[in-house]
Amino acid sequence: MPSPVDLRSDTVTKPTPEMREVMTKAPVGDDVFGEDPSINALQEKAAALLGHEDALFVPSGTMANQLAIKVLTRAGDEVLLEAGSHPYNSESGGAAVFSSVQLHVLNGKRGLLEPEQIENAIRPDDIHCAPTRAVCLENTHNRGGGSIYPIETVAAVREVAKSHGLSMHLDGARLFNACAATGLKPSDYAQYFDTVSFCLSKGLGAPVGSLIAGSKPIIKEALRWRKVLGGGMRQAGILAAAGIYALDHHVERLVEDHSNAKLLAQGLSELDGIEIDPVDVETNIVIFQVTHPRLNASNVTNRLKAHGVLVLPWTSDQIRAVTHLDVNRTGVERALTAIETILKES
Ligand code: TLP
Repeated sequence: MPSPVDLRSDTVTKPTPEMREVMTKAPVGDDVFGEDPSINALQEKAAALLGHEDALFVPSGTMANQLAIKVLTRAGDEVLLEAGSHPYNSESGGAAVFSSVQLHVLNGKRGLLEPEQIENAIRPDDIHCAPTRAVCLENTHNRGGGSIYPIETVAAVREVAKSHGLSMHLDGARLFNACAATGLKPSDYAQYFDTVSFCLSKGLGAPVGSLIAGSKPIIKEALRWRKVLGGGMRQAGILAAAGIYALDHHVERLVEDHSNAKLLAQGLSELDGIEIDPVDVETNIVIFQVTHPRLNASNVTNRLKAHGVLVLPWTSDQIRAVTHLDVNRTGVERALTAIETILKES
């Protein structure tokens, strides 16, 4: 039996032999003393890529988002986000626990908010209301099916935020996917935000790590709160070296993941019992609907597993499949054949 085609997430990628080689040779030091040369190099590289003054290496995208919310708000503030956003759905209520803020969620189209929606949601200066303090956007948007924010929309949201004195955070867990698809630079997007995070451990293929970037005072504050969370990682230069390798070698290839996702979406759209519009698949995330009368997301997922294909049931009738470094075109074809077989057998 060949190894499974793992489409559950782009977080499942394993470091390549070349990446492991670089990791073994990485110069390291105690990062809590600021002395890890590999971490310092990664932070400088990330800040430069995003066009921000400084950046901080953190263990996860979740911690990056939570630090951003912490440094941009005070207890009792309100943060505007999209209803499918990661901090609202998948960070264990962290914003309430760690920052004591209220999340005000708005329904976007495929996860994307319009500037007018944001403007209309800003609370008036009234003692009954939690003051709106920050806006958080997600690009690409995971639950939106890897959708990309048009840069003009981001610029317009910034104008709204500026005129109301709001800060902005970008959850750019998959920012490099947005850039690979649009040809824009990370800094083109990042210029509109006070803080920007991105993940090394998703499509970029590093085993661990994310970065949060911002001004020097913001990152100094984030460093303090990372320590509060126990996120000082000592000789983690081994991990940072993997991150540097990922940024140097795994960015340009993201377009391959996007064309594999398109291939998957195209194939799925031709099957009776599945619904998806391939036009909606802009990057590496494919969310499709199971419309077959005798099947649902969980039994299709279980049956795919028996065929050596792993996906995630996303809702009761939706499945998510994500392409990445460890899945090639043949893997996508295997997944399509398996789904077709299951539909025919049902
Ligand atoms: N997303 C994971 C799951 O948590 C859903 C996945 O498999 O897609 N922002 C976005 C947009 C994300 O998709 C994720 C992870 C994170 C932040 C958090 O990153 P980690 O897992 O490193 O904490």
